[in-house]
Order: sequence, then C-alpha cells, then structure tokens
Amino acid sequence: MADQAGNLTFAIIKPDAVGAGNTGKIIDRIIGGGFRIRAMKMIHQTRKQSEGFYEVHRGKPFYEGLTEFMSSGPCVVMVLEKDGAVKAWRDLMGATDPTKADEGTIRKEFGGSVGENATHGSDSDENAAIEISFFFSKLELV
Ligand code: DAT
Ligand code: MG
Repeated sequence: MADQAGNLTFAIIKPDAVGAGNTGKIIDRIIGGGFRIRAMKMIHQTRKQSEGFYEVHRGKPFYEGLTEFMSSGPCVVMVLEKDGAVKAWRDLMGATDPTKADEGTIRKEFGGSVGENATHGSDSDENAAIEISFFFSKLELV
C-alpha cells in the first residue's frame, strides 16, 4: 500500500517497558492488533534528543521529568501501518494515565504511572509524519 496520511503512525516502547522486559509482549500486541511494522530500531536517546522530540511540551511541569525519563534507557521506535493508524494505535495504547486506561489496553497492562506509561503514539497524521522523520529516513520504511 502506498504511504499516505492516515495509514502510518509513530510508536515508541518507552524505557520503563523495555527495562521491564515487556518489549516482546508489546510487539506481539501490535502485530495481534493488525498493524504492520514498517520500521523498527532500538535506540538510547541523549537528553538533547529527547528534548527535541518532546519540544511541543517544553515549559509544561512534566517536561523535565519526561525528557530525563525518555533518555534514561533504551527505547524501541517504530513506524506502524494500518488504516486509521493514529487513532487505532492510540486506542490500543489506552489513556495517558494507566489508572484511567481501559481494560485490555497496553498502558493499563504495562504502564506504571502517568509519567512512565510504557508507550508513545502520535496524536495526529501531521505529527506522525514529523515524528517518523525525526527517527527514520524514507529508505528505512520497508
Ligand atoms: P500522550 O503520551 O498520551 O500523547 P501527552 O502528549 O499529553 O500524552 O504527554 C506526553 C507524555 O508526557 C505522556 O505520555 C507522559 C508525560 N505526561 C503527560 N502528562 C503528564 C503528567 N501530568 N505528569 C507526568 N507526566 C506526564
Ligand atoms: Mg502526545
């Protein structure tokens, strides 16, 4: 399928989930949820890189903690494909705060707190394109 706005999103398995050994279980949930993994790699971001990625949140009370956490250990970054990918992946992740996430969602099962909530997902097609290009070149989408 040709890449187009609406069928791609960007996902991160965050350092808490990777550190807890939940990477494989989360990837299994992604594949079971009908997503095609178009690109995937393990990275350990510097503080500067995590600050750049979360630039839109600069100034918010949780920005310092968030960027420290996201650079605290390895992450898995991915490009996911599915019709309506942005919403489909956010639905599978669940609410930002794991205590408020629906049963059966990834954040409910694997998230520890609102700050350390196992996964990231883009919030719009426009931001998905920006976030994908932050970590992947076009050639890396297979
Ligand atoms: P989401 O990741 O669901 O898109 P967001 O974009 O509002 O949520 O926030 C980005 C991340 O920042 C979120 O995954 C965890 C952290 N965060 C958000 N709100 C927070 C809060 N009130 N306290 C601590 N961390 C927070
Ligand atoms: Mg967000």
